[in-house]
Parts: sequence; structure tokens; C-alpha cells
Amino acid sequence: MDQIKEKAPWNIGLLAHVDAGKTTLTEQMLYMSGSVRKIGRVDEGNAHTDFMEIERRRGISVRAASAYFSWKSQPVNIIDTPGHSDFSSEVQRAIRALDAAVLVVSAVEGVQPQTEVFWEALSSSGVPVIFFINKKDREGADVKRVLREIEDSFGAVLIPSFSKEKETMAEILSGINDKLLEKYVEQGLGSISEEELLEAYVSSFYQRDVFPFVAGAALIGEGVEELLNLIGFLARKRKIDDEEGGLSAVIFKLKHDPQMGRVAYARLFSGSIKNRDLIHNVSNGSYEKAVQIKKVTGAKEIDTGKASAGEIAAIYGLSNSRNGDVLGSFSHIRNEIKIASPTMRVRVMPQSETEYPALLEAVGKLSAEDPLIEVIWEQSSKELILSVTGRLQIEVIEALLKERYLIDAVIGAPQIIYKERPSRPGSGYVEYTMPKPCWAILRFEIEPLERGSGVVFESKVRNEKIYTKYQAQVEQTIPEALRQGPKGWQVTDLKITLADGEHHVAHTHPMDFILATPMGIMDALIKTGTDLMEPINRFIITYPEEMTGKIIGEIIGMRGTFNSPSIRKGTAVMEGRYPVAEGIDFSARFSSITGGRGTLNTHFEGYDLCPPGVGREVPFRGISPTEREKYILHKRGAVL
Ligand SMILES: Nc1nc2c(ncn2[C@@H]2O[C@H](COP(=O)(O)OP(=O)(O)OP(=O)(O)O)[C@@H](O)[C@H]2O)c(=O)[nH]1
Ligand SMILES: [Mg+2]
Repeated sequence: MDQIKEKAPWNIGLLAHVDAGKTTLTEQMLYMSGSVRKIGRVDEGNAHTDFMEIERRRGISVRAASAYFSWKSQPVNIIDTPGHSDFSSEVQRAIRALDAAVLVVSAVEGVQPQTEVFWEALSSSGVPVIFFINKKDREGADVKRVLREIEDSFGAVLIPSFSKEKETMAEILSGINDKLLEKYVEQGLGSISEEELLEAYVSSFYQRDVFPFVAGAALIGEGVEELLNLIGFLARKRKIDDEEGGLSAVIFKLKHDPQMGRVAYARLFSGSIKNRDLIHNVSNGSYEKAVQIKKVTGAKEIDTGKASAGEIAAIYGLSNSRNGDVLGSFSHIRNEIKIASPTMRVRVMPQSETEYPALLEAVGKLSAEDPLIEVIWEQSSKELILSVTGRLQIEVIEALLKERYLIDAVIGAPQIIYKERPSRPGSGYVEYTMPKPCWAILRFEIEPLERGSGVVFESKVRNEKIYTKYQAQVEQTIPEALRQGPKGWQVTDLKITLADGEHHVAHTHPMDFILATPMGIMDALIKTGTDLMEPINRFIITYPEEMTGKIIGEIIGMRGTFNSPSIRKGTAVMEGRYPVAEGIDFSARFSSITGGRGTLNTHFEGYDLCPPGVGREVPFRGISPTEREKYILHKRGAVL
């Protein structure tokens, strides 16, 4: 039994800023471990984990791709994630399925804003991290400087991989491990056995007290064997998942098979599943039967009919499940740390009206694979709208529609997704007692919160006035109620307090509070008024020093702000932020200004208030709670 458990694959993810070398490193690991016979190259469009047509064409990863290898008989499942911020949702989901992560940092460019974002997400999720300092072979590489940068920016205690000398290990580890320190100080280095050192190394790694690092150059295979040995060593010592408990699993990849339909790849953290089990999708509340279960070991899917904790299962038959959904229970699954957000939307049209059903089905599948692509069907104007994270994602959607579904879609110009925030504190009231039979009375107080706070809910009402079960319904309906504010956009960064209200023992129907909540919230939002907020990107750029004037002009022109650039050997490095609305084409303009001699890294930072005159309102989609009678009839199902 122990033997089998030990053989469960370690699930590791490669994370980094764009172009750091994740795919190249993955390729090397697959090659050195004998998993692939011929080494592929990103630059030649034949890397194994960049298998999509567009990835090969552009030389950039778009989707998280998993591959498999075995190192010294330790199976490892490796997820190569994309670094471009348009695809951060892939990283966001992958993090939940990982045992550990390799954070790749370029020895030339060093820590980038994207590195910081991923580091924070991994830290909040409690994922152990190995650093791989890549591109040591390139001119301007400085491993020591980058290691210092990591220590300074992240406050991380770095430790060489275990092959390095014992004294360094003992010194670093005794700084963390009290038992070891005592022995080291009192009895000296000689008294510490290799075994004790190994044990301290492993436990400190899993507790995120130390972060092993390896430096190398993936392109020429330098440092890759050292990394493999480290991975193999740490993987063997991992803690075994809980097989006896109830099912707790997370879907981290979703595929559409032409014959078999939707296939969900789930990492099981607890419990087990077998063919024909009725599986509870706790993210959407549905129950679905698993038609077939295969155990995934790398490229092979073995038709075992069952899978258990620690393993990856390909589950067939979950046609309602989406990527990122949790199965069984949330108990063993990390919260999803939000690092991606759709900031734009585009209209998508087929060449002819008759293709709408096929287009709708295709975008529905894309949205299930990446739930951040929201599909909005505007019944009144017959418009199909998708929310997207950026220009590159639009390009990918266009390509996928063409390649996979043979649909030549016309994609409109991107429009910014704004948000709303209450302008001031205020309150709203709804008395839903007519037309009978119904009874739900609610009074809400709302107040704006700092940007980035999200939505906070609190209730001050006792159970005698509104039963707890109804209050739970109110809370569950809040996201729905905030989907569209008075200006047509999602409302956020506010606190909602359920201040007062009442149910009626005889007249209240089960759905009354669900129906009333949006009316009460909208009443409050109209009274307080709302301010528009716009998405902001952070950027870090490098460019030849003499172009500083031009670059600054460009950034000011986009309502951007920046820190004064630092200059290293004629190359300027500048950080700052700009509104997404003004920077939709920044990447293209930047490369034309610098003539391709610069680098640009951007990522979504958050929403900030629009300056006066900026932003736009959109009409309410569907029936607004402000049209009281129509809304009530509609919600009660009387209006088609
Ligand atoms: N000189 C040098 N070049 C490297 C090394 N590793 C990767 N590269 C090059 O860097 C570029 C980007 O490599 P990728 O492996 O695609 O980087 P990535 O992190 O997967 O990029 P995204 O998936 O797009 O985020 C390619 O041109 C590689 O050939 C290295 O160790 N040395
Ligand atoms: Mg890649």
C-alpha cells in the first residue's frame, strides 16, 4: 500500500513573468527524464507544452499545459503556465491544484511585477516554492543580484539545493529550526547527521520557512539536472493526501473531446471517486454522474474507473462543470486568489445570422474552459458579448473559433469594463408585500470602502425579525444584486449592512427575500449615487536611455504616472501605472517607439475612480429592479 502511495505524482507548477523560460525549462525536464525523445524549442514552434497553433506561431504560452515525467522513479506532473497577464486566470486556477511551485526568475531581468503577483498568490495559498534563476548564459546575467532581489522583495530565506555543502545548509537551517540550532551551537557541525539535516530541509520547505533555489540556463540544460534531483527528493517526502475522508477535489483543466464531450481534469486532495458516482459540484450546486473515470499519469490516461486522493482524474460526463469548480467539498481546497480580471468586452458576430447557434455553443465551451470569459447574450439587440482580459486574449479567442470550430467570427473593438462604487453612505428600503401573496421587508445601509476592498456584508437583524435562513438568502443574492448598478456596471468596494426588516410567519414565501434584495440594494444605490471606476495596469519597461523623453511623453499622454527611471549601462528601467482604457494599444506603440529595443511587462492592478468626464454608462440589461411591477412579474416567472 505504501508503495502505491509513494508513487502518486507530485503536482508542480512553473510560474513566472512572460519569457522567463518556463516552457523551455519544462521541455528540458521532459527531455532529460526521458519523457520525450527529441527536445523541442519555443523559438522553433515545437515545444511540447506549447501545442496550440497560436502558441507555436507567437512563441508564447496561452494555456496552462500539463506534462508528465518520472525522475528516479518519482512521478511528477508538471503544469507549464503562461506568463502573459492576459492569461493569469490560468495561473490562478493552477495554483489550487499544486503541491509546489517553481518560480522562474530571469538572471538578467530579475524580479518583475508579474513575479511579485505570483509570489503573493502562492504565499496566500501556502504553496511551497522553489526558485529557478534562469538565463545565466545571457549577457548581463547576475545571479547574485537576483538572489538578493528575491530576498529583499519577498523576505524569503533562500537555500541552495541539497547537493551543496553541508555547512551552508546547517547554518541556514539552524536559523529556522531551534532543535538544530541548539545542537549546532552546543556540539558543533559534526554532531548533526545528514539525516537530521535532510529532515529539517524538507520540513522547512513544506512550511515555507526556506525556499530552495537553483541557478542555470534552461536553453542549454544547465542546472536542470540539479533541479530535477531537488524535485525528486522533495516529492518523495511529501505528505500523503487523505484517502479515507470525503471527496474534495478541484478541476484545474477542462477539455472538449469531439467524441466523449467535456472532460474535467481534477486533482483529488481527499477521498476517492469511481465510475457512476453521483458527484456534487459544490461551486454550482449541481449533481452529475461521472460516466467514466481515468487516472492520469502523464500523457497516458488509464481507464481505471476510479481515482483517489493524491491523484489526477480525468472525469467524463460532468457537462455542467467548469474549469476551477470544486467537487465534493471545499474542505481540502485552497481559496482561489484573484490575480486576473476581465477589463474589456467585445462584441462577437458570425459571418451570417444562421451561424449564431454554433457560435454560441463554441463560446460556451471556451467560457467553460476559462470562466473569466463571460458570455453575455443581449436578447433585445441580439448581440453576443464576451468579457476578456486583453488584446492578446481576443486574438486567441478569434484563433480558437477558427481552428477548432471553423467559425470565422467578426470581433468588434474592445470596450472597457467599468465598475461602480457608491458616492457616499446612504440607505435603501424595499417593502415587498404586494401583489399578494408575499412578504419581505428590508432596509439596507451602504457605504463606500477603499478601492480593492470588494464587498463586505453584515447583518444587524435578529432572527425573530428575519429568520436566519432568509438572511442567508439575502446574503447569497447580493452578488446578483450588484451585477448592474444605476450606471449599468458591476458595483464593488462597498459595505452592505442589513439594518432592519421583517418576514411574516404566514405570508412570506420561500423566494420572497431573493426577489426583494435587488430592489432594496438598487434603491440604496440610486439614493447614494455611484462613481465610475476604471481598470488600471501596472507596467515595467526597459528601453535605451536616450528615448526617455519620448517614452515619458507617451505615458503622460495615456494619463499614466511613473517613477523616475533607473539607468543601468545605458538601459533605463521605469515602473508606473496607466488606465487600461488609454493603453489598449500601448504594447504596439511602445515597440514602434523603441524600434523593438525595449521590453514591456504589464499586469492588471485593480480598479480606481475615473477622473471627471471619463467613463461611460450603459443601459441596464434585462429588467431593472427599478421597474418594480415588470421586475416582480418577470421574477415570478409570469413574463416570458
Ligand atoms: N539565452 C537563453 N535564452 C533562454 C533561456 N531559457 C529560455 N530562453 C529563451 O527565452 C524565450 C522565452 O522562453 P519560453 O520558454 O517561451 O518562456 P516562457 O516563460 O515559457 O514564456 P511565456 O510562456 O510566454 O510566458 C525563448 O526565446 C527562449 O529560447 C536560457 O536559459 N538562456
Ligand atoms: Mg511558456
